[in-house]
Amino acid sequence: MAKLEEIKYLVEEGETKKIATNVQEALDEGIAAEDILQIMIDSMRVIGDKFSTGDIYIPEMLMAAKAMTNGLDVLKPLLAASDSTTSLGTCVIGTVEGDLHDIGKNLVSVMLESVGFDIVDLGVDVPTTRWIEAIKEHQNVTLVACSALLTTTFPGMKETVRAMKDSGLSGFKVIIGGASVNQKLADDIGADGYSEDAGSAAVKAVELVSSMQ
Ligand code: B1M
Repeated sequence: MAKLEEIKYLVEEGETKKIATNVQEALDEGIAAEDILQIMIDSMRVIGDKFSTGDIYIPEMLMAAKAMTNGLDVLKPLLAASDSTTSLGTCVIGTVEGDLHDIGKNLVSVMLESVGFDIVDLGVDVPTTRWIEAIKEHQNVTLVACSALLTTTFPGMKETVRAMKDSGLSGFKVIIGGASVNQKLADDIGADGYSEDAGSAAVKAVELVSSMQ
């Protein structure tokens, strides 16, 4: 598994140029896309820990994020390969206001697409009003997926979920997730579901949306 170690090293070193080639070489060697993804996620954990201990700073964190994004671009078509022929409606997804982290959100988006959702991605730092507008603008919104990585964005997440529930709009479920989010927060703020990672978000989304039909 020397290639996986190399990929881990490249992400941690923020090697944005070499990563795509190495990910492709790993796939060509027969390494599963899921294993490559996992090693990149592990690398980002290492980066987070190094940031916490003051061993690296924002620029290094940014370069690692860019390297992971470039690697993910190679994996996306494989991860998104649809195993569903049934449309589950439209999913509006984004990262809540005040939060600029988008790698996890992008992964969740890929997995939701793979199970049959049409994705409307609002990007990062999405204010409450924009979520509501998007639900009104798009046809057949059955799912709203809110991501957050910062504990400081809890109030924004709460306000967003409450605004959706109070809007009088219906026909959709709300799921939340992200490193700093948990089931308790979901219960406290009235979200319909919480998921720990991208794979389980897709499973939970199918379960929630199917229960409405
Ligand atoms: Co920031 N950052 N960051 N950061 N960053 C964290 C989150 C942190 C834990 C690092 C640390 O201190 N150890 C910490 C948060 C602490 C906290 O709030 N408790 C932190 C901080 C403090 C900050 C800044 C405040 C730093 C500063 O400026 N002083 C700043 C905030 C900027 C802002 O958002 N306003 C900041 C900035 C950045 C960068 C811009 C440099 C960069 C992000 C670039 C980008 O996203 N394009 C960055 C990065 C890269 C990280 C870490 C290192 C990695 C995040 C990541 O991409 N992981 C992160 C450390 C860590 O997470 N351990 C850290 C890989 C990704 C696949 O995992 O996003 O967790 P993740 O997604 C997972 C699950 O969480 C889940 O599924 C995904 C995969 O299975 N998931 C969902 C995510 N969304 C979901 C939604 C769902 C369901 C599941 O349903 C809807």
